[in-house]
Amino acid sequence: GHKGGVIWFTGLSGAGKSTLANALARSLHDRGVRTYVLDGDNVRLGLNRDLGFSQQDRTENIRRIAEVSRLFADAGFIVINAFISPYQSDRTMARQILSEHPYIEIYVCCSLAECERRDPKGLYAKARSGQIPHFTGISAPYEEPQDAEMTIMTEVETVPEAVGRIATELKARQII
Ligand code: GGZ
Repeated sequence: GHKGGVIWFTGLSGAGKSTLANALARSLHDRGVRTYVLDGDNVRLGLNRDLGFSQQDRTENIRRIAEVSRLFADAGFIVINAFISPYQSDRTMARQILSEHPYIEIYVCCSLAECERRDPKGLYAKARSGQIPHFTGISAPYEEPQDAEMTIMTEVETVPEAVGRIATELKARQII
């Protein structure tokens, strides 16, 4: 059996956060672990639809996500979050809000050049041409994590390798 906990992926748009979050959820599900994935696709369209991408709005986005994660973790879920979460102070806030639960921050590291090359939604092209203001990496900052428990270099490591390494870490910490 396992108690609740939180895995928090941070990194640039296109770095691979959602891909890793969903692959990890599938792998944990196969081991009988109850997981819940939160990402921009399910949170920014509902709970946080009033929020944009100013620094203030991103902070409130992360705060609400951390509070919702706390409720899920209280209920015994392993919450897997995939948000850019570009500000160190916001990541520290999330960690504090979740201080009663096991918590692992994972830096999904990928060069800006590679994220722009992938550009799965065409957002970098739009940001470069000025159609999207305050775009992370282009016209808004990404503060590299200083205290992440793990780093995954998605230009080097495959998804199955990364998921295996995370699962090993979760076991070592007795989270699963
Ligand atoms: C960054 C933006 C922006 C701006 C829209 N800057 O790759 P995506 O599309 O699917 O994921 C990105 C998502 C980022 O939302 P988060 O809630 O993760 O951001 S934060 O943690 O900073 O609050 C991207 C899309 O929203 N997107 N405009 N200006 N990403």
